[in-house]
Amino acid sequence: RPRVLSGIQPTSGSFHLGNYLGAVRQWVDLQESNDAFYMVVDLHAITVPQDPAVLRENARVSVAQLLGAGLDPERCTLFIQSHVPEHAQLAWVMNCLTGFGEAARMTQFKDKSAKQGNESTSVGLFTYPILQIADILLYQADAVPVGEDQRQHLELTRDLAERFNTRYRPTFTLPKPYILKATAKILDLQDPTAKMSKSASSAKGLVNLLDDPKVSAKKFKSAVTDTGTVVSYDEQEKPGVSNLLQIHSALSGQSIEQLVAHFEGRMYGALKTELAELFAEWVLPFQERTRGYLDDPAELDRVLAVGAEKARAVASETLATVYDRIGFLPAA
Ligand code: AQP
Repeated sequence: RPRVLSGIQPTSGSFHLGNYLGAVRQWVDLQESNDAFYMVVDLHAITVPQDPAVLRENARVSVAQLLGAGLDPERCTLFIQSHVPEHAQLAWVMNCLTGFGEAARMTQFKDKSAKQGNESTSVGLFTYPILQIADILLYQADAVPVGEDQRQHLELTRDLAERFNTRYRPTFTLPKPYILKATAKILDLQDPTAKMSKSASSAKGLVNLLDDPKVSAKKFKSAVTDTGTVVSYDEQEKPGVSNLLQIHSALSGQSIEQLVAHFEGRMYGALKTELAELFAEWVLPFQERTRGYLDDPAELDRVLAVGAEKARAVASETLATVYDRIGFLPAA
């Protein structure tokens, strides 16, 4: 069975709609016919300052949401990144294989560091993509289900895997991005030229999965559209309406063409109202399931212990091979 791997940061209490539609939903589908590894990437989270108690709580809430979204620990390996020390160990090796200029070209780093300023940007944020490379290569993943914002990091992953394979000997599988076009980039409801993002979106532009659906309904209803009146799909001219149509389509399973026909003769308000209802229908049971997992911390710990053990079995084997190929003396 092909191997898939992906991760999500525990940087806020709630995932947002972009995280779910762009990534987590695919994780759930892919666990059926793949050997799937999914993790909460807490090492990545500390590239920006975190309060320890909040970080710990957010890691639990993240795992509960993944289970609430439909990940099944019987079908996939679900774990916390810091429970598998090989991630940090392989990251060091990959750091030493990456050119400084190569890393400096990563647009996510450029955007985020420009916002934070030089003095408050950590070196960890700079090498974040290299840790991500280690995350993926440790598991010899064939495919990585992510949103569009991760494409550049995956290209670097392939480059580095090839470099290692050429410099030493074929060791790593070259992973392919698994990015579904329709949901690859869910846009900010208030600024439909930018992706919905935890750190960059305004509160009104960001739909949090754990918020009261009434709060989210208000956000859908006040989503920025355009001065036209016809519900139609045009990413350039009508990015706001097109984004709402994409979200509707993803949640309802109806095609964009069907939706355009469905809303013919009706205004944007009808689309927004229906979308708010559709979202509430999906999110309420999701929240209920998530709460169920949060109410059972012993079960959550059990799932994570099993996941860490399964993950370490694979990760330690890859790291041992890498250490050997590099020329490290084996420990006696
Ligand atoms: N707007 C989005 N549309 C589609 N996919 C998205 N992803 C994130 N935003 C969108 C995908 O979600 C997965 C987890 O990403 P992450 O761990 O980087 O999560 P995040 O920090 O919550 O993502 P943000 O909001 O984008 O964070 P910041 O604001 O820090 O940049 C990934 O597969 C990602 O592609």
